[in-house]
Amino acid sequence: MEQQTEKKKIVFSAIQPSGTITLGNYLGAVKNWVAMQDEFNCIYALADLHTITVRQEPAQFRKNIIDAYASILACGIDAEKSLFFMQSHVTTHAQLAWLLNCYTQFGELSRMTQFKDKSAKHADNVNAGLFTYPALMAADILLYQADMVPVGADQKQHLELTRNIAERFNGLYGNVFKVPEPYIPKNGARVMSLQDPTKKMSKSDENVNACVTLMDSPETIMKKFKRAVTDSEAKVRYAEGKDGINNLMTIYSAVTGLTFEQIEKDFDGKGYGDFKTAVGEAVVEELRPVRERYDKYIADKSYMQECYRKADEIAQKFSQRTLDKAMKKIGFVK
Ligand code: ATP
Ligand code: LTN
Repeated sequence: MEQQTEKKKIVFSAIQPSGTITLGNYLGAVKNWVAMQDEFNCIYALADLHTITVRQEPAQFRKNIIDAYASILACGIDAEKSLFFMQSHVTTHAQLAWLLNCYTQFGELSRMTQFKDKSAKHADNVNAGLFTYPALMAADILLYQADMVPVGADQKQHLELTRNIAERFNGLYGNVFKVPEPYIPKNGARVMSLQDPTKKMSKSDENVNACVTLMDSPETIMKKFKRAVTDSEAKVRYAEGKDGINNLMTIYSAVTGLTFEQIEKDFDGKGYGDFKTAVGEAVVEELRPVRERYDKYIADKSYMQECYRKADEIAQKFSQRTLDKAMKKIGFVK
């Protein structure tokens, strides 16, 4: 691990166990996590500390954590190649988050669109954690001296803030943190709701038809795509004002690797029915092995426990060095 760290660039990312993982999470983030494993030194976390910024029912939360861990392994994260740990098991995250809170401005946090969206959505629980969430996310990333952070487009603003915090801290104390670069896919960075394609596809959408999850059966996936909102032009082309078709083309392109021009050519003269079927089938095939592997992992909790225990321990050691350095620079006594 340490030797690899010297050679390969470090990749860090995380996902919240806040519900069933969606096609948006997969195409925007996790598919890239998988693709980056051979070339880079990859470190991934299940961001369970982040999840309690929205109230969780304990039994359901516990289940979601285990389900999400199994799902990410099922997507193709290989515990032999990458570190995949539980954020709450590694004590340095909450510790560095506290320090970084003191180097993050109220005004900066107030401008975060995720905070504005989530506080509108959960108006009865606008807690301090929801507000300071980006400082914890910055801690996650900066602890591992990450070079690159593969995320969907909605996280770009948090990444910018992370870079600002790192630069501010380094400006005061010298080079403590690596300033990370976002890694946002060209296609699939923002998968939209199938029912309202002006809104992002989200785990927590009340309309079940809006969102495809990794655990949906092939029949359910086909049904959701067939019901997807489109327009009345009946021509498969990428253009302004065609949000529904643009979204389906984005999904199809992210899954098959075809360009928009190729897709337009292939579906020239065909109706939306044919196109929706093709998109549905491509997604079914992409997710089929994921579901099969999920069944295997979820039935073997002791294997998963072995994976995260090993990863937790390595993450703790690795991140402790950065935390110690930051604390020493600030002036804490050892
Ligand atoms: P919630 O709905 O609970 O806010 P979420 O799905 O938006 O959750 P995370 O689970 O934390 O948020 O996201 C994990 C990763 O998936 C992040 O990198 C995020 O950018 C990406 N992501 C989330 N939604 C989409 C989407 N609709 N399209 C592309 N990427 C997405
Ligand atoms: N904030 C992210 C999840 C997340 C994350 C991270 C992503 C928590 N820590 C560190 C990248 C790097 C989200 O809500 N989508």
